Amino acid sequence: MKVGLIGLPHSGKTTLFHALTRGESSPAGGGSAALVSVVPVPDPRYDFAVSLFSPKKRTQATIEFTDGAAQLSGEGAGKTTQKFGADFFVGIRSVDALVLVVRAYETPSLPPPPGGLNPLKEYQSITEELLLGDLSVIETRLERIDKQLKTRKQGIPSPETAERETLLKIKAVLDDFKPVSAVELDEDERKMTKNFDFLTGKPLIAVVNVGEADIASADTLALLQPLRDQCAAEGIELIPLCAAAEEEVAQLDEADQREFLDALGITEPASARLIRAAYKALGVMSFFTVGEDEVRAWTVSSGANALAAAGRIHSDLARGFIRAEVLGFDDLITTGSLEAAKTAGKMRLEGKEYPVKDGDILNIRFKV
Ligand SMILES: Nc1nc2c(ncn2[C@@H]2O[C@H](COP(=O)(O)OP(=O)(O)O)[C@@H](O)[C@H]2O)c(=O)[nH]1
Ligand SMILES: [Mg+2]
Repeated sequence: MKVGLIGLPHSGKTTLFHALTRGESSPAGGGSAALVSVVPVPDPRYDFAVSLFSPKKRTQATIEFTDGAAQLSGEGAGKTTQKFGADFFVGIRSVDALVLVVRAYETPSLPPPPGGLNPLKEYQSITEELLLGDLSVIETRLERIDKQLKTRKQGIPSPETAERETLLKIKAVLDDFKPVSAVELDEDERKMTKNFDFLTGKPLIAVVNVGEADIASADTLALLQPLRDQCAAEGIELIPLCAAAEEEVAQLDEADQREFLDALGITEPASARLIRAAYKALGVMSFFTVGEDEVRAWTVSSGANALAAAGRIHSDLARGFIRAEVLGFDDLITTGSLEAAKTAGKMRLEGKEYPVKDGDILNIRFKV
């Protein structure tokens, strides 16, 4: 599960990346200059379970962030991707979700962009670029299909005909300046187009990078309002933060961090909210296994059933699945221990088809 940071140069991607990853990263490899880092997903439920069980081993949910996978040049944004060729976005085709960073900070060391700070314009220039990237992929593929179909005998049905129709359906939506995610595709159409890795088909979160002193000022609110309206209209989550401040907080040890956040009157850094938003945007959730040996958060796709959850832990647990013992996380909090939860009748036995809920505590009974 990989999340890619994209945006114009100087929007603050690398600064934010360091904040998210606390400075730990490694090269993405494969000849790319990109950096990747595995980032724990902050979760108060996990913290609660760890404090309750004091386990020997603890394992948090994680996601991977990557910086520098897409090299967007300032002049390029807003023009067509043809200028850069079809491989322009190759690096971000393989990510599962995108975080689009736009600039709304001023600093003496860096001139404002031409025309002044304009978060909405910056956001639109990049989303447009993604859209044009998808359009050019479709057009290239359609040309090839049309060529192939011409060499075939008339009237003989071919798989390309169905693919062509699906691509035309997607193209019509893109031509209307709406993302691939807005296209309603059935199961077959989804399978048929999965390998295109459409950029506008990926979950997207917007981050607006605001100056240290300005995060709550009236000027900033006015500057951000048009982008807020746009994101609200598109159903895109927008997270305002100050990347430079986030990076500083990330470097503090836990006690200093607490003090810093308390002084600001906030419970957590904005990057924690961003990581959680990204986790959710990936369409996944966490269930827990708990005990004195290990407290662990497991990642499964939202909507996974008990059998899939068991298989996530170990294939033996899925193969020999008998029942899942399920405890809702809130019931652990209110009862205070597994024994008390059991006595209170909060522990349920569920079968393979049980739809696991985010935060469920599972104990799989199995026999192999
Ligand atoms: N004052 C201030 N400077 C920032 C902030 N975020 C980034 N910068 C500076 O802007 C420059 C470009 O940031 P960088 O993270 O490298 O942007 P990138 O090109 O998107 O990766 C660097 O010198 C950063 O220190 C911020 O929130 N406040
Ligand atoms: Mg950078």
